[in-house]
Amino acid sequence: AVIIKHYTLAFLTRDQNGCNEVLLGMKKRGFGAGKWNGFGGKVEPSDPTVADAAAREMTEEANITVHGSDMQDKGTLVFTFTGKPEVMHVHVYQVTKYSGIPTETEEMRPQWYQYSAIPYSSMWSDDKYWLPSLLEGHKIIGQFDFDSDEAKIHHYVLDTIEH
Ligand code: 6U4
Ligand code: NA
Ligand code: NA
Repeated sequence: AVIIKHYTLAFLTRDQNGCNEVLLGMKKRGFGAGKWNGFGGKVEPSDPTVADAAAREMTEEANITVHGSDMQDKGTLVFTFTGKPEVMHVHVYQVTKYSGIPTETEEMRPQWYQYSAIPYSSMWSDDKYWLPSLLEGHKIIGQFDFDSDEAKIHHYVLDTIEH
């Protein structure tokens, strides 16, 4: 049997003078340190909903205010690691409503990226498979099985979900 751990991963997007941009954060510590990613973390027992957990993490990590009720469900990603019983169930969101200005925190250094300039080579290696699809407006579902070193994908399945 496996142990499922629930996480959030949220992408803040904006239209900047007709150009689509997404806010990414350089993770400064912990799991995925050194990579650009969306904002998120573990769902805590104190979070009323998973969407609220996603909003809390983005607020904590980017120093902006976002609300769970504005989080758009963009699907599910499951990550496994060879030899580890823990499975990561990641709840993926997109959000466009926020207030404040993203600033660096102890966990993340935020930066806006044009969709055409997303730094896939400095992100988790699965992101290039599904993030373009999400940013085109699709909901996604996927499973990525990583080697134990958390670097190489040895198998994956991925699809979009009909609205
Ligand atoms: P603490 O204990 O507070 O440092 P917490 O912030 O709760 O941790 P964290 O940052 O370790 O949790 O959560 C991991 C984050 O990384 C979640 O947003 C999910 C995301 N993530 C994990 N594997 C990923 C992968 N393969 N591709 C991806 N995001 C991934 O794009
Ligand atoms: Na986090
Ligand atoms: Na957390």
